[in-house]
Amino acid sequence: MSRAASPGLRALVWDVDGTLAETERDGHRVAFNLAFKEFGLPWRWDSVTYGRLLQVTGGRERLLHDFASRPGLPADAGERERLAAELHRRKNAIYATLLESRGIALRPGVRELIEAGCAEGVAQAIATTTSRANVEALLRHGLGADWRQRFAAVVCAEDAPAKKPHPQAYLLALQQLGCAAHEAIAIEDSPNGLAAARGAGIATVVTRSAYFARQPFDGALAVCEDLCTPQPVSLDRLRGWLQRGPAITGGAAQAPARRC
Ligand code: XBP
Ligand code: MG
Repeated sequence: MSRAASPGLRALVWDVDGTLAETERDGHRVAFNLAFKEFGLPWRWDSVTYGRLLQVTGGRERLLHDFASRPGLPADAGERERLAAELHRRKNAIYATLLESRGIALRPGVRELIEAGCAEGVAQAIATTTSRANVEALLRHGLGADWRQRFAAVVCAEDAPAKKPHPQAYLLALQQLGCAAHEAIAIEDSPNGLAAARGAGIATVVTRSAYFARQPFDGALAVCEDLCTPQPVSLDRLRGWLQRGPAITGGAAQAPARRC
């Protein structure tokens, strides 16, 4: 794919956890630990451990990965699967309660960029590895009861079982948007997310989240501390980056990231 034709920006595709809000730090990790406690399990995931475990996308998959190093768990794979599924279900219920009771704020500049996209007719989609109920709980709180109207497509774990870094969620989002990869920009916070978006051929702006504050993010269109710092990431800036950005050829090209 070449960018020589100077594409316009037709769509923004948003990741959820870490990108829209610090949900990994303030929501999922907290909820996992409360679920462990309720189940009478003596484990707790501290920040360093959780940061490491984020290499595994998907909460259920993360649990199963962690089980491998826990002594005393059933050897039977089916039993482990059942325990992971029950813990994950309970974690998500606790996560929803946390969002209802105290909410998790959208990160700086997120609401503004979403509203600008709506005002200027840039289509928007969600492409996430998390479960649909978690997205609904976050955005109902962050954007209001009519949050869904802002998005032409909402692709979650239930739609895309091949989790990031697999590009499936992004490919489905493009399909539902009716948009070519070179007409879109993805907004991500993690190395797995960047790989997934690039794997779908989408130029990607990284907004660093708490757990990925120091990663290099080679191949990103730009890397920002957040969507406001040091200056707001506007649609015009995104259009400029997309026009001048590195050609992404099937996800193979590596280019040094532009700093915001
Ligand atoms: C991040 C993930 C998710 C969350 C937890 O998703 O990998 O697994 O950590 O959510 P993204 P679930 O950055 O793509 O939004 O427990 O529902 O998997
Ligand atoms: Mg993320």
